[in-house]
Amino acid sequence: MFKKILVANRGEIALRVICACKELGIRSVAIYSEADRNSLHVRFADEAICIGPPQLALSYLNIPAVISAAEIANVDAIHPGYGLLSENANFAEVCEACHIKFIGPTPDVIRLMGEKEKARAAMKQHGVPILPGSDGVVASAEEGCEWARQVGFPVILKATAGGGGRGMRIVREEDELPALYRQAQSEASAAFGNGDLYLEKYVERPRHIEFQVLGDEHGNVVSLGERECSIQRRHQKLIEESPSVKMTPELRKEIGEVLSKTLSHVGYHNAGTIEFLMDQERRLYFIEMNTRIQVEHPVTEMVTDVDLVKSQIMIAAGEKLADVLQGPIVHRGHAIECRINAEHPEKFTPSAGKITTFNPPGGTGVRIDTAAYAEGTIPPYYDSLIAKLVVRGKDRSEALSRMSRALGMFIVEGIHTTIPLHRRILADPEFRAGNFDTGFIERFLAKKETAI
Ligand code: MV4
Repeated sequence: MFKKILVANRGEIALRVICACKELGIRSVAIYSEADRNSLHVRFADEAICIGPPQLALSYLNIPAVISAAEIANVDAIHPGYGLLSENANFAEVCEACHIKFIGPTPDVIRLMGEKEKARAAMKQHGVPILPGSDGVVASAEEGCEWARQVGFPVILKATAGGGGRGMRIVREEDELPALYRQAQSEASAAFGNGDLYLEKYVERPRHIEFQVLGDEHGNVVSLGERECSIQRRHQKLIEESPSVKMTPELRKEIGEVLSKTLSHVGYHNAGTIEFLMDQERRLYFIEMNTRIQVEHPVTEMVTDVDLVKSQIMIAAGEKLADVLQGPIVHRGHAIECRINAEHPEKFTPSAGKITTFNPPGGTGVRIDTAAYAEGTIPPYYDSLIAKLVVRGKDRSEALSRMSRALGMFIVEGIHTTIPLHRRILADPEFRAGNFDTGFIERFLAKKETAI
């Protein structure tokens, strides 16, 4: 097993990884920017190294600075958390070259899943359901028109290098395609340095459902079931839950089995998330794979009792999945997560500054992942996520009640947060009934405005 791990992240996820290290008896090393000197990840790690000024490019994204810290601290491995360098194949390669274990899949697999139309082809090859789409890059608007005419409108243009909605355009009629093709291409070039596009049949009002997997370095891959992530705004998730109200045991088993087989063929190891769209007939279609631990992983931990971060570390140390899991995956009860962001709850503008009061709720079935504390400061340079409030209950009804009471007891003063927004969503009859899709928040916010 590793003796020492460098945590190449900040905030709640850095703390989450440090917790896993402590429980495994592994020393942890925090890295921090000058803006994070007083952060809890610095306080709770066994060692901490300042790697630069506040700007991301000069600190947490600065590969030479991160590697230098790892060399100085003499660590065996680096855990990248989510975001930042977590899906950077070059970083994983540099770690390998420096004989530091990158806690994640191989650089080749990170690259494969990062090229969306290649990931699609790999999934299709092994029987994972995908949407009708162009096989590979669409070289011109004319080629796109020809393909779309055959499949039928609406279609969606997506950037090969994309993800998170950038470089995407919905095309409802043939006339619009040439202009939207050019827009998507220039947006993708500017954002990713790669303007390649592909096409898919567009799904109206889909749900976003993702599967959690774990793979070891011996060819074993297991599915830990799904998370329902449709409650999002501008591609930022707000609420996640497991199980999805639309999932059946049969569908979960079918998708889980085909994913295990496929990812075993691909040589996938580490935790991973496979994103699907679900249409109104409950059919699932693969859209993207994320090769990192995700923000919402606690939802799966709550219903399976598997510690995903400890599993990542044990797998990277070469352990077999059977020894990591010690038994079959069993799903029990229902879990819900609300992402608490330092943002104005209606305007969604960032709200940095000093937290004056911080009173997180506790009690039965409540878990909070956070690095925030009273008198602490939220710097303006980074992601606005400050806490994840996660609850479990014996069923969805109990989880909803528990979340409502916990949100009512969560007091944060000094900055704006999304807590009031979550209280309102939890009171919405459609949300409570499980009647929603990826358009829910937009309709919800419009509805409230007209009601005032
Ligand atoms: C789609 C789609 C409908 N049809 N693909 C948005 C982000 C990227 N990960 C994929 N996305 C979508 N792809 C087809 N063929 C609708 C979306 C989409 C969406 C997906 C998941 C969660 C929220 C979303 C919000 C708007 C659009």
